[in-house]
Amino acid sequence: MGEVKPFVLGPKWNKKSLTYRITSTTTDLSAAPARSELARAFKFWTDVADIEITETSGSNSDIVISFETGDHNDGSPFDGAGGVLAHAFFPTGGVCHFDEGETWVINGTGIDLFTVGAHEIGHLLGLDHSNDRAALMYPFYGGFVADYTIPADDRAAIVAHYGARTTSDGVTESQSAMTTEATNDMVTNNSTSSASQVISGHRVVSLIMITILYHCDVFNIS
Ligand SMILES: [Ca+2]
Ligand SMILES: [Zn+2]
Ligand SMILES: [Zn+2]
Repeated sequence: MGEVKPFVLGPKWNKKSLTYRITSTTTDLSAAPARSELARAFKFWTDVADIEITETSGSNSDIVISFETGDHNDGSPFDGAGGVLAHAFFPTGGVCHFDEGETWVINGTGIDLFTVGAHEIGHLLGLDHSNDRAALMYPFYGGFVADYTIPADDRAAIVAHYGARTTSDGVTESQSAMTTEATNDMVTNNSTSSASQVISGHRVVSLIMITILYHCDVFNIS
């Protein structure tokens, strides 16, 4: 019998070394810790996959990350608190936007930047949504989870795309603080979000992605 592969692969980068640039961070957090969370989100993937991602301040980076409000001229206007959390493009689009209308947090009550970032980066690296309920790429966002480690399905997906990492760290940290980015799209349902529905100890936010060409969006369906 064949191996079950809940993950779904999209397009991939045809090179093993990428650069990213963060052009703005959220006003909800100080810039340095926000950048650190995004760097950590990149590392989530580069720890296990054979791909290097380096932060740059140059204008020609492969990936560009920013926080945007409302209609930001890419045809996918953000909707304020709740609903869509972020969105990103599959390779080689390299663009990831976070909805500044959300309350972004680090390990707290609100929308966890690392978790959404790691999900979006998965899309940036070419992973589509998974059918595995335990996967980060499953279209249901579970909110902050302490000591989160990469689920088996996500690991299998990223390794299928880029091969397994055999050396230490794929994220090169430039400047003094940590860096990294996130990708893609996540959405919360207003009622779910505000009610902070608790399931298995953490808030559950449902997500659905609509893929248009290389554009990945996530919407809440509950
Ligand atoms: Ca939103
Ligand atoms: Zn956008
Ligand atoms: Zn998604």
